[in-house]
Amino acid sequence: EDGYRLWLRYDRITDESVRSGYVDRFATFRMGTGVDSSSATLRAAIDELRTGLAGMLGTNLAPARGAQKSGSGELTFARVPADQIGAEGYRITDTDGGLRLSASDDAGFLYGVFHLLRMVQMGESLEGISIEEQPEKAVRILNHWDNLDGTVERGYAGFSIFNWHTLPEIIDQRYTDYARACASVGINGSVVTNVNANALIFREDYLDKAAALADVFRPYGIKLYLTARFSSPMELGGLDTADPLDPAVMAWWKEKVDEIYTRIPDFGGFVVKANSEGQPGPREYGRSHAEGANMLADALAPHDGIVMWRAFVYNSDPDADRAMQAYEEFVPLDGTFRDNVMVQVKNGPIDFQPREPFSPLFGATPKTPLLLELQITKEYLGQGTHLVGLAPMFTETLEADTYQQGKGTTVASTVRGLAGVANIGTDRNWTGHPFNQADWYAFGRLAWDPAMSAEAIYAEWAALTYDGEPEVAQTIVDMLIESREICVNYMTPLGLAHQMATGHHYGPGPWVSNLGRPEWNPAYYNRADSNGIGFDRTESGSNALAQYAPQVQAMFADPKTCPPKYLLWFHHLPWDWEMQNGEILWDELCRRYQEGVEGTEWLAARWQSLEGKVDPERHQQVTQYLEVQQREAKWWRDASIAYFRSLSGLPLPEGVPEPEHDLAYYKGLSYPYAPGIQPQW
Ligand code: BDP
Repeated sequence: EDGYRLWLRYDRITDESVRSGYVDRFATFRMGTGVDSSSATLRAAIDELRTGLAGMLGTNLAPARGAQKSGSGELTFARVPADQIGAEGYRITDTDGGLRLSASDDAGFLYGVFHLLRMVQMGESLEGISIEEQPEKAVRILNHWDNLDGTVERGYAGFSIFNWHTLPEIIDQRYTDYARACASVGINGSVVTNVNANALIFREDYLDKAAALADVFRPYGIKLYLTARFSSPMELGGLDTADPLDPAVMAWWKEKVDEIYTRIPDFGGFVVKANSEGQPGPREYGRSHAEGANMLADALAPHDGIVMWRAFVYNSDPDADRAMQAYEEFVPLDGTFRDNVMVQVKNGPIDFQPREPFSPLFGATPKTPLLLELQITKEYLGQGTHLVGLAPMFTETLEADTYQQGKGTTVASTVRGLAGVANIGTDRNWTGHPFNQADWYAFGRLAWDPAMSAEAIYAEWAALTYDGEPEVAQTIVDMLIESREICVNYMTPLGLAHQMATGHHYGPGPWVSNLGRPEWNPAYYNRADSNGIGFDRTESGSNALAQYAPQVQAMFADPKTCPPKYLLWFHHLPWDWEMQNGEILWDELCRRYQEGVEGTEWLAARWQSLEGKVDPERHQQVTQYLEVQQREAKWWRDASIAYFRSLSGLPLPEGVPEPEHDLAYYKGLSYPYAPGIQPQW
């Protein structure tokens, strides 16, 4: 059991009575009128169904012959008008005449087939079912931070699955299996290149390679997108400017876009990171982000392509509160973007931290469609080695109430779609840590239906991915659900953020204060000194709080009532500040680190209880990872406490052990094995 099959394992059902029940339901399939069974998507759906049922039932689902229906063992595909079932949606019903899968387009049939297969995998009854599903969001897209040289920025599961060297001739089976996995959870777009973009992708030979990928994805309802480096007209086109208002620049992009569409007729569009972390952009020419985005949007509009313009930008004033910059830049631009531009906003105002409040941009640009960007790869949450389920973090953001259009204006309701930074690589099991598959799964399910609970999603994933008694799945669900808070506690409790060491963001570095821009430094975020700790974002500080709706401000403004999980995000407080539970801040902070460490021990014990109940290969793998996580949680606790104690001067509260080493030791660690940096002596 090497994990390659992800949640699409299709092993034979061992309970004979359950298996034979399904066998009776899936004897034949029939295409109703108007269903084009020769379409590539229909063929992919039928192939998947036959493969899945052959595996689970050991039978061969055959096409029906003749006009005579074969009764309850027949599955009928029925096309219905779009006013009955909308785009990509489907209905599954069970009547006397057997199961009926209805949709108004091919993608709907594909998603319906995956739904049926999931039900069989999970042993659910099909008797009398009546299910109707419609994706809640139109844009459900993975962002691969994959470079053309095969490396993956912030990737912890090997190299890029897209092999630009051997494309377009060599079509790896992985491309198809990737598309199958994405489609099975409703993902309908893939950005195959890094946001830190390379203009080379627009050269003819690379476009042929991209077109070959698009051909594999198309039957699975997945559109291909590319990242657009803003200076491409200079680097590739030989122009001396990339000014978005320059006619030669506009003409270059228009021609390039037309050329892309001759190769990829259903090309999705561009993602752009501009004027951020060294990436070129319109600001270099005194133009706004809207002027930059609109120029690309005009080139794409005749082909129905879209621009996803990222809000992760930097302000020219290095002293500005980092948490305020995206809002300050984009709110004034509301109403000036073309219709086919969406602004892509990270879940929190800073950068994919273990916990951040939601970005104040959500709901604040009523005339500009937004996308929610989530990071599935765990850059700041233990990277490749820690078991941390992200669904509770994703749902925390989706459910957060912005109050922008009154009570109930959840973040989910303010966005047109979800973009997830992928955690996929060439590792045999795709994601490195076996449990990281669950985050890919959860992202897709939430993009389809943001109202799903983290528990329900993980219950599906666990049941599909591991065999065994219900107790196995329940234990896995519990571990995934609890793990996020455990990680928050050992890394950045009580609203702290960005305490990771320089560059690679692996391991603790709360003392770091020597980096080029103030807002790259952990010390900038914790603001700890002998008086206290935390970032004052209230009126007496940066007043970032004022970017939120008044009701949200009221929740966070007073440190006495601010939820502890956001306390130090919004407030700078003395070490002996009395918390809502009566503890002083220092004691509570230390206890949280300790709880995080104890949480990793709990995770290991839960997993240990499954020995012999899950397959030995993955059991052993996860056990090894959990050992690393336990060790590194202690490192986080000890390094953080050693540093903060050097400022607070207070004794450790009862139950919190003395750090294993002194502060100098933790400061001196050179991270020889941190991903993304060259080992050095
Ligand atoms: C940061 C990453 C960096 C990305 C950047 C982004 O450290 O590698 O390029 O986000 O989102 O979190 O553009």
